[in-house]
Amino acid sequence: MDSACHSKRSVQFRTLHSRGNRGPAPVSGPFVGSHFKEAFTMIESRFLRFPILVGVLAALSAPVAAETVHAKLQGYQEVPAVSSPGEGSFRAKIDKKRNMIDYELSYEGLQGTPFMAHIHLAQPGANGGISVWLCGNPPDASPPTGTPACPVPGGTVTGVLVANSVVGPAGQLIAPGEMEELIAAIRAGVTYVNVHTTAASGGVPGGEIRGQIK
Ligand SMILES: [Cu+2]
Repeated sequence: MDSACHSKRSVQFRTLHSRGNRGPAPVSGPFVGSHFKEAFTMIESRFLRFPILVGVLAALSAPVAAETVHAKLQGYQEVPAVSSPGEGSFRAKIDKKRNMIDYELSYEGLQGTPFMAHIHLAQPGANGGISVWLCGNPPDASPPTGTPACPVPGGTVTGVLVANSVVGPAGQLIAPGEMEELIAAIRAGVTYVNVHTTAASGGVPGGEIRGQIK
């Protein structure tokens, strides 16, 4: 047997053994019976309090670090309303600290062929300019580099939006790159997700289903 290994083990054993002897006070002396129980309960509750504190702190800090928003998409929310059999849902996690948005967009049952989807800036009942691309299919659309493809005829697309993803709308005072302003607009309820379908497929290029982000 390796001697170094052996000595290491015996040191470990001694350490454990001596610790056991020194142990917490309640084990020896006057701490017997109910005293021992009382001391043990005190130690136990002290250890239990710590995870509760950690949990409370985590709960308090969670809304600051990340926030989830969503939208239900349908033709009736378009301006003017569209009678589409399609429907969709959008979910996004806003990370204010990192200035990033993780999103997931799903849709199905559209009448036309989807070729692009965006987050636009406008209140319910109004149309506004494009702020970010969620998906796009060339050559019908000209999405910025790195934009994921729109699933055809339906499905789910996921992506990450960073400051560089923000393309505007400058005419509504969100300049390219102004992610903080887009996040503020999302929180204020003045953004919507719009899925566009091609005219060639019998869809609505201006948008077949839409959902205000809440
Ligand atoms: Cu759009």
